[in-house]
Amino acid sequence: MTRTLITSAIPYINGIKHLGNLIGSQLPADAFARYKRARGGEVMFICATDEHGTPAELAAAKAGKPVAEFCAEMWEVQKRLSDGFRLSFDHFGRSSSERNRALTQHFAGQLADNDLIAEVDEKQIYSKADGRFLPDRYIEGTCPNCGYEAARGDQCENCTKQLDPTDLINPRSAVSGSTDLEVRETRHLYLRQSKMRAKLNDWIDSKKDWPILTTSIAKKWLNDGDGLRDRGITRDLDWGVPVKRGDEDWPGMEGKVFYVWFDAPIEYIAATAEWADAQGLDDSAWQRWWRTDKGADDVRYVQFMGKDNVPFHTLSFPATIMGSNEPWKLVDYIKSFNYLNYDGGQFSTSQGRGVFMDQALEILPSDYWRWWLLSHVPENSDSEFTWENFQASINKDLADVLGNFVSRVTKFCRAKFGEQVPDGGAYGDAEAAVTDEIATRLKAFEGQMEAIELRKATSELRAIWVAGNEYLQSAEPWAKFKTDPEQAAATIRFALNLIRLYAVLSGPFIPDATATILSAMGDEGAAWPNDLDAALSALAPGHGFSVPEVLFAKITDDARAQMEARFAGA
Ligand code: B3M
Ligand code: ZN
Repeated sequence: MTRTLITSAIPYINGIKHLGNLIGSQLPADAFARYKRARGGEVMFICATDEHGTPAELAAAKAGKPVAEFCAEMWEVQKRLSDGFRLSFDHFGRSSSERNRALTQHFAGQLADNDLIAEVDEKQIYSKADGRFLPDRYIEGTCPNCGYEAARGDQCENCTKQLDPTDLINPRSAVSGSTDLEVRETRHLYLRQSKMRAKLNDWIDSKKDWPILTTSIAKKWLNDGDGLRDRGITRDLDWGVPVKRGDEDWPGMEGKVFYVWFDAPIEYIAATAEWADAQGLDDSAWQRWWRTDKGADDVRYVQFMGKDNVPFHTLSFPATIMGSNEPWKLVDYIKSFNYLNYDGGQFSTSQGRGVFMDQALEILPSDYWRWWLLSHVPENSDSEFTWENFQASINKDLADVLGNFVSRVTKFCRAKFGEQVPDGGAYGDAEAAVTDEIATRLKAFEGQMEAIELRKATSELRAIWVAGNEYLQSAEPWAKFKTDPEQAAATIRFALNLIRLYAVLSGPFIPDATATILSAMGDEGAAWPNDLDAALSALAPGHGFSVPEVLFAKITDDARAQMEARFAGA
């Protein structure tokens, strides 16, 4: 049995994520992790907050808090929300951890030893009033293109033109407003990833099974010449991992930190070490996931991320790993996603447009969101959230198809046979026919889950729910009860077993409903139906159950209209 290491791209610390962020990485990763666990596999599922860099500094400044304090608070917030969405991370780490600091410095040392680091002198803008170098987006001024007065050093928000800070007219510090700026020379470390072009190319070519979205982005960056040019991996900032060469000071690099994209992916490893620390385990516990010399040879490593993160995971992070010349585990499969749009436009954090994770949980339970998002995951193209579509999916799939099946069967049984599974004798042709159909669909579903084709998998699951409804519709136990109560009892026994089956299969998507149903069925530990016939007889005559509370309430037109208005944005 192979083990599965699963990482989700780690969300920036600077604010609460919207549903587009959630479905772009963490949520599909969770569905896959839950599936692999349900199949009995050993899983390590890792995520963390991405805490360094300019965005964190800027957000902390805006909140009027020291950056370390801001990050600690926002980690709590993000952790609470990921728990709210039932994201089943084995560990939710922090890229500002001691573990990540040490590992990042270690990798830099290895790269330097292997002649993959260059020291480059470059010119950057220094603010005397602030006593610091200013990164591009800390410099504001008038756009030379459109005259917008609050253009940033990297880009004009008004006309979208990409800028260099030196292009700005009347440049000033975004930190203090000071115009006392000058160009100073500063030394930085560059990762010589261009030296690894052939190796990276061969490695990507060997990944025949990767999604086209992943390989096409990787190849484009690899081949367009600019994509693999050597890149600066250090910054003149206070907040970040201090630049060191392993444990040693790095002459000339005093007061500098590593670039956020250098240390962020290393946090996947570091967070696994944080997990071991939190469990009171020693280093071998995390190394068996990450070091091929320490047992990680039987690990399959799968990464989840939005398409904008693909270049970093197919080129720069592998360059770091390969360049270390140490036996670290490389990713085996990269599942990447397109974007989810919001109601005719884009989700926008700055404009507050769309639904954010905290707001979503205030309105409706997480299963509702999980189901809609996972059944509309932007796998093959961008997809769009509309309130109408959300309402229709919830009402139809969850309330009418699944919820109604559970409620009808359990209530009917309680009324006619009491709260135990009735007998009624052997199953007949109708049960055999629907079992056949479900067997075929189950096989397809398992294949889609293994392949992480989540859209197909959710629609297959829905079809499995529908098959039960159709069976019940034609078996008509409520009518049969008057003429042939034995037959009605057998139908209900079969239907109660279908409910149990549905709960197990639905676990990766709607885990709360799964737990509620299995607890009502008196079978919390129900396992995956490796033997479908056995699974459909698991609840034997006489087994007690209870009628669960309403699983899914329908969304009314009024409620929909209210939510739509509330989230229209500024
Ligand atoms: N924080 C970008 C993002 O949240 C970045 C991902 C890092 S993955 C190592 O989309
Ligand atoms: Zn402009």
